[in-house]
Amino acid sequence: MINVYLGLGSNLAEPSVQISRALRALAKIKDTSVVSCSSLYASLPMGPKDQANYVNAVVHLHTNLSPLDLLAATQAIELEQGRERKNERWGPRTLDIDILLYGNEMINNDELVVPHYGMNVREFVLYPLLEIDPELCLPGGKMLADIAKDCPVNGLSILSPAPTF
Ligand code: A4P
Ligand code: MG
Repeated sequence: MINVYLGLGSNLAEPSVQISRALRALAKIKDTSVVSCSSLYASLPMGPKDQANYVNAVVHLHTNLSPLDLLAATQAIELEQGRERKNERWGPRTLDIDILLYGNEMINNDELVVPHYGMNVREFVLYPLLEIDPELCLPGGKMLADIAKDCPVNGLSILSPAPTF
């Protein structure tokens, strides 16, 4: 079983409900189980400012799926929840699921870059991850806690406890 961490984000159509629903869908992926989920966090939009605040969470999974099979499964959940891909970079979305970490692997191909390229500078990823795994060491050897220390909180706040799954 591989330890995987996913970043979930939503800022459309009842974001907290989107995240809770995504968590239940993740728990149904074959050869995969949900280990834990962070609290739900409210965050300021990264990118265009003329969009609603986001709800973000981080989920820890165990999986036997390959990285690309897992990506296919998470993209299917995004689509199921009404995700539309538009040209605007970092625009609003009902649900975004990013694969943050896949074990200790470093993956870099056309479909997948892991660790996720933005995770080390995003407060809405680092602090929820720190909540569920404070001792986590990232591929490359850096401690998550040390990376988080250098990342401003930027208005991030806990909105509600982890949903049930
Ligand atoms: N892809 C490559 N690596 C990965 C990975 N590690 N996980 C590829 C998931 N997908 C990965 O993704 C485009 C392609 O990236 C996929 O087809 C996959 O093959 P996408 O979800 O369609 O595009 P995107 O999410 O719009 O682009 P991007 O650059 O990934 O955006 P981000 O980085 O996800 O940022 N503000 C707050 N507060 N909270 C947020 O969660 N999210 C975004 C989106 C903007 N602002 C935000 C938040
Ligand atoms: Mg994405």
